This record gives sequence, structure tokens and C-alpha cells, in this order.
Amino acid sequence: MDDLFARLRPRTVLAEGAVWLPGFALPEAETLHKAITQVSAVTPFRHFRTRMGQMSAAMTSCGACGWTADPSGYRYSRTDPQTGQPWPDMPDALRHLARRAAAEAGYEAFDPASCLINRYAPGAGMGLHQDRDEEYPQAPVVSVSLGVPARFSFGGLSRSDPKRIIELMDGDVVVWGGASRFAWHGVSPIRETFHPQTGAMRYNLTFRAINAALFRP
Ligand code: MD3
Ligand code: FE
Repeated sequence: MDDLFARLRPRTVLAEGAVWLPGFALPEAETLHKAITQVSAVTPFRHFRTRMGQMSAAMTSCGACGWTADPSGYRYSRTDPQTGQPWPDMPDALRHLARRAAAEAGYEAFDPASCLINRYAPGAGMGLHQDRDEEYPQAPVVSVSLGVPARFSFGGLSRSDPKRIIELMDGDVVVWGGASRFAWHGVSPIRETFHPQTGAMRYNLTFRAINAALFRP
């Protein structure tokens, strides 16, 4: 039954290197929600302040390093600046899901060092940007969407390239590799809707391989 809607939305190659796997994470949803609860109990969700202002999505991380931001810039760090402690380990179930998804898209060797967890309340979004802080261009980014849907737009390597808009739903996975790894993308403000597991919230998990020189002691 869980697979019904996923079946109606077939696996889609969105652009060179970008593979959309509708509903791929649905069988793991319960495990993923538990992992989010466990990680955020140790390293709470917070809204980073950047030079652009406060981010509307709340974030936390698990794995060997986590993404952080402050008015001086963006970086990966081994410890959570808020707790001073290492980020919690990446739960095996999350790592395995990310590796299976990457393999489906042709990346057999993917081994993520970090999982960034974004939480969007109604009205929260993410402006158009590129993901360039990893310094590991050969690895894809694996993204898992949970909870209420999001209107996601992505373009090309230039900010002004034409955009395609897709609706990312609960359990959808997208693998962004190859020529799509540095595509500009963003999330429109989340609409007020309801999901039985998350209420009004949307979560997005992004799994990333990071250049170890960036976070080794
Ligand atoms: C396309 N997150 O955390 S994930 C991010 O829904 C981020 O929370 C969004 O963008 C979210 O940086 C979208 C999808 C995603 C992630 C990385 C990409 C799309 C991408 C890298 C290249 C192209
Ligand atoms: Fe991004």
C-alpha cells in the first residue's frame, strides 16, 4: 500500500546525474523519524545566523562532521559549536539507506561522512544556492524528504539558468551527482498542510561525502 503512490511516480532522471526515486525511503520512514528524534535530542535543531540573516529552516547533523554557519561563513566541523561535543554518529540505518539510494543511481562507492537534517515549519524555505562546501565533487549528494511536501526548484550551473519545479513528497529520494552536483536549487516556502507523522513539518536529510582535510583535527 505504501508503494502505491510511489509506483504511480516512476523513477525519473531529472537532469544529467540527477535521479529522483519517488517513495524510496517510505519503508524506512519509522526508523528515520526515530533517528531524527535521537539525533536532535543530543544536538538540537537550531536556526543558523548567516550574513544573509537567520535561516528559516532549522538544522542539525550527525556523522563524522556537520555543516555549520555563522556570519563569517559556512563550514563543516567535527564538533557542534552549540554543544562543543562531536556530532552524534550517523545511525547505520541512515547510512545504509543513503548507500542503497546512491547505488541505484550508479554510485556504488558512496560513503557519506555527514548527514545534515533540515526541518521546515510552514513558511520556511531555502533560497536559491549551490552546495559547494564539501570539496568532494566526485561524490553525489543524496537527499531524503519526509513529512509534508515541498516545491523544489533546480536549474543549471548558472544562477539565472531556467528552473524546473518538482514536488518532493514524503519518502522521496533524489541523488544529485555528476553534472547536477553543482546545480542551483532552492525550496519554496512550505505550505500549511498536515502529515500524520510530522504534523505540519517537513524534514530533509542530505547525505554528503566531505573532503577529510576540511574536518580532520
Ligand atoms: C541539487 N536542502 O541542505 S535537498 C541543502 O529540501 C538543501 O532541504 C534542500 O538544498 C532541502 O543544501 C534540498 C536537495 C538537494 C541537495 C543538494 C543538491 C539538491 C541538490 C546539490 C546539487 C543539486
Ligand atoms: Fe542545497
